[in-house]
Amino acid sequence: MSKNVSPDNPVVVNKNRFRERAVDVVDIRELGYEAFREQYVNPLIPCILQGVIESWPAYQKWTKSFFHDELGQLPILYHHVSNDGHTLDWLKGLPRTSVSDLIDRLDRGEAVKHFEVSHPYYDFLGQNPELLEDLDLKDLASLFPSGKFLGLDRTDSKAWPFVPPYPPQLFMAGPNAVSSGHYDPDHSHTLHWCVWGCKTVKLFPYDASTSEAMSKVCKLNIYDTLDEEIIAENPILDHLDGWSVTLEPGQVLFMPSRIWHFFRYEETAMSFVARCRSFDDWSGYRAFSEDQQSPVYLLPFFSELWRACDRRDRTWLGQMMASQPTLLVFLTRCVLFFVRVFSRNLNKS
Ligand SMILES: O=C(O)CCC(=O)C(=O)O
Ligand SMILES: [Fe+2]
Repeated sequence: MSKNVSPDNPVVVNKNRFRERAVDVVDIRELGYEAFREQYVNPLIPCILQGVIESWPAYQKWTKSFFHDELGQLPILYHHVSNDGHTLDWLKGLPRTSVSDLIDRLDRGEAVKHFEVSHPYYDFLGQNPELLEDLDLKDLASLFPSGKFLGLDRTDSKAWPFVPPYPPQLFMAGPNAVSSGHYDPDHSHTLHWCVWGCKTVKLFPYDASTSEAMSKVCKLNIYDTLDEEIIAENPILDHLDGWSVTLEPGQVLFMPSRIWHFFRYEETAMSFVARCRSFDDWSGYRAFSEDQQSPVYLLPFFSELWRACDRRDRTWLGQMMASQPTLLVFLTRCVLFFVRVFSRNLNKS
């Protein structure tokens, strides 16, 4: 058994020989914050959390029909899905449609997704801020210990892509859609609220020694029965040991930092996802900045998205990214070099 699995939950060996168990369902009002941090956050064990969002107006109000009928005319961006069935096809750009049209097309099984990329250009809630009044993000922040980094609270996302976490995101996809397996490279702890619809997720603990092997299997649809040949080529598949859970509307899944997750939509579904930075020191920052979404990799992409935004909608940093990407990448590289060399000393100071 891997080190970070729930030891008491019965194990099922699935059709592909992965070992899977259910996640605990806990009520934070009974468990308490301290116990949640000790039993789930610190050992990096996922769970479903009750008692966090039930008092939000959005909990009752944000139904599929509310989005389809009441917000139906609002514009929303989406992606096409590539022929492999799960990666986003960037070559087809970021088209825009209305919310009701997108939901209808998802229901019809069209290969499209609304998958926010943590940028204001694609941020549906940011563009419709009255919807944010239906949420109280402080309830999510209070689940985690306080801890500032460069003056930013753990849930403060305004410095993304320089400092985690990602800003809150919406995800919408249709029946049988799968998302490529991944861990979130901002290294944050995640609260994934399945707002409406139903989706399954398989979760596996992060382990640096298997990370390379995992990144080879992440493009497979592990919900299908895999060929023996594929299993033989990817021996990691014979050692997968984690959790599987089907999320119902209203459920909030806690996904700890860097857990691998593979989602499949059982029907058209929408999730709201909020993040909390998992580190508050320079070693944690260094680990993030050396991973796949180092700011130096994201800057050119963010710069393009800022250029697509109307000039009046750009923040000052957005304007910098739009107009001076090369300079910004150079300066960021210098800072990251400094962090790499001095991260230990910075932590002591
Ligand atoms: O909902 C999905 O398909 C992906 C969600 C995800 O990757 C996340 O919550 O981090
Ligand atoms: Fe993710």
